[in-house]
This record gives sequence, C-alpha cells and structure tokens, in this order.
Amino acid sequence: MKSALITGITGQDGHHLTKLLLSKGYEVHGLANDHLDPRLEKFKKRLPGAKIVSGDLTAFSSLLKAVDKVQPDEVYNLGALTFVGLSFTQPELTANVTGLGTLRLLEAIKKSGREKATRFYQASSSEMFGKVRETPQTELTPFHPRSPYGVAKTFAHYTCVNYREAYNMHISCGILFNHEGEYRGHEFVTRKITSNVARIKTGKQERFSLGNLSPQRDWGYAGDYVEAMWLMLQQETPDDYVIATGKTHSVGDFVEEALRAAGLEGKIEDYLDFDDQMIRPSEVDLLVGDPQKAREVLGWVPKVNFKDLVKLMVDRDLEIERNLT
Ligand code: G4F
Repeated sequence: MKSALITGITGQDGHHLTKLLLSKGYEVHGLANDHLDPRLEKFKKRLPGAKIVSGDLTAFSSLLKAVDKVQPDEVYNLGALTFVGLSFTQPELTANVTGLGTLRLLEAIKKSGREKATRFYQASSSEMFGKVRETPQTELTPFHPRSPYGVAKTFAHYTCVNYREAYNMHISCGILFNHEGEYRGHEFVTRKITSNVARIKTGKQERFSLGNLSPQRDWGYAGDYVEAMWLMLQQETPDDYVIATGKTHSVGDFVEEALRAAGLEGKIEDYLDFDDQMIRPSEVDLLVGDPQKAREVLGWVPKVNFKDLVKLMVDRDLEIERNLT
C-alpha cells in the first residue's frame, strides 16, 4: 500500500485529494497543526479515513518527525497561506509558511534520507505570472508576481526546481490556475458570490459587496485539478505543468452566471455594492493558462466547464441555506 503525506490537508484541495487517494487505496496522512487549525475537526468528520500527523510548515523538527513517521512514497505540498488579499497585510508570515515552509519540507525529506524514495508535488500557482508577459501563459512564460503570496510561491517554485536539479529528486510543480468548488473557503471571490447569491435567493438578504469586478481568471473545478497532481507523480520523469481550462472570465461574469444559475432576474447593480476594502495594492488583471502540455503528457483534461462550475457551487450553497432555515 502506498503512503502519502499531504500538507494543507484541511483546505479545499486537501479534501479533494484525500478522497482521490483513499479511493486509490493509499494510506493518507495529513500534516496539520492540531492546536491552531480551525478546520481540522470538520475535516476529520468528513474524511475519517485520513490520519492526522501533528506538525507545521514553520517548524522544521515537526516536519522531520512527520516524514520519519510516515515514510511517505508521495508528498503533496498544498500547505500555504492561500488568500492573496491577506498576504499584503501578513507578508512575513506568508513568506515563512508558503516560501520557507517548502524549503523546510524538502530539507526534511533530504535529512531523513528519503530524497530518492519520496516523490514530491508542489502546489505552484498562476499568481506567479502576475503582470503577465504573454497570453495564454505556459510553462515557459516568465514570472512577474504582484503580491507577497505570488512572490513566496515563486520562491517555493524555484526551490523545487533547484532541489530537482541539484539532488535529482522526483519533484513536480503544478502551476495551477484558480480552481473552485464545494469546499472553497468563503474568503475567495467565487464562494463569496455563490453564498451571497444563495442567501438572496432564499430571502435572507437583498444585496452584497465586492471589490474590482474586472479582473479575469481561468476558473476550473478543484476535483479535476487534484487528478492532475496525482498524475504528475505517476510519471517516470518529474516536470512542471500548467493546469488550467484555457478559458477566462471576469469577476463580473461570475456574478452574472451565479445570478442566472439561481434564477435571479435583473442586472448586477440590482444586487451588488462596491467595497473599496477589497481593492488590492497591486492586482493581477488577467490570467488564462494553456494546458496543452498537461493534455499531451499526462492525458489530463478538465471535465467541468465554467457554467457547470458556477451551477455546482450555487446549488451547494442553496442546499446549505435551505437546510439552515
Ligand atoms: O478569489 P480570489 O481571492 O483569488 P485569487 O486572488 O485569484 O487567488 C486564488 O487563485 C490563485 C491561483 O491563481 C491561488 F494561488 C490563490 O491561492 C487563490 O486560490 O480573487 C479573485 C479576483 C481578484 O482579482 C480579486 O481582487 O477577485 C477579485 N475580487 C473582487 N472582489 C475579490 C473581491 N476577491 C475577493 N477574495 N473578495 C472580494 O470581495
């Protein structure tokens, strides 16, 4: 039986990946800070098949202990401070967890003598492209991060490339574009939209607020994207892959589609106010990825399109709101 260690297991991708690996017969271990992670109890109830190992990306000794204990065949490094907006107010913590945390984990694998035995997946991000140099973005597009989060992810990405080249470790980076779904946190714009639209539809409120409606994102379904992570670690040769749908939509488009999915008539202005607190000091205006390499090498194609993704999320939030009444 293969064993996997997942950092950030209680987040959205951790949920989907745990389900996938359990269904494939893996022994799944998740690194979590049992004193500080507010999502841990809910995660344990939802996915009792996973085992929790106590640890934190900021504490090297805990990572060494976790790797020694689990002896993982595969490590999926999903742990990070993932909310880009927050990274502007917590830049040091972001660099420590998201950037240095990756370095610590790789060192822990090396120090425990498992650098040839463990395959490593790094959750790199399309935020690294930031102020994009070309469209669509590919594995060869230069990075120009626009947030402390993007900078930390870029450090982590290049650290992975360096460990792969320097120590011949099996490390693959998935440059994942925005991916959403039923486990998405409410701080992200898609879930904020679908949960508020569901509350409006069920008569609990009339309006809600958002920041900039014009940024464009390549939005896919998280359940599809974790399959790409797994596929990367099944290849003989490690490499980096863009994981995206190849289509882009604005935040405003997402609002319109969510209103449509809920059967709410009228224009965006009938439901939406502007919140200047949500404006970021520097914004990423346009992201759209070219997933050709993932399709050709991994045989990976996204199954859920934009419209179905929005509907899936609106339906889930309507179900939640109706059960709450
Ligand atoms: O949903 P968001 O917060 O996601 P963002 O910043 O694109 O980052 C997500 O995708 C990355 C991959 O590219 C991941 F690495 C990262 O961890 C995360 O999953 O914001 C999307 C867009 C932004 O342009 C933001 O300024 O929506 C805009 N926006 C407008 N109003 C808002 C709001 N974002 C949030 N969170 N809340 C708003 O009220």
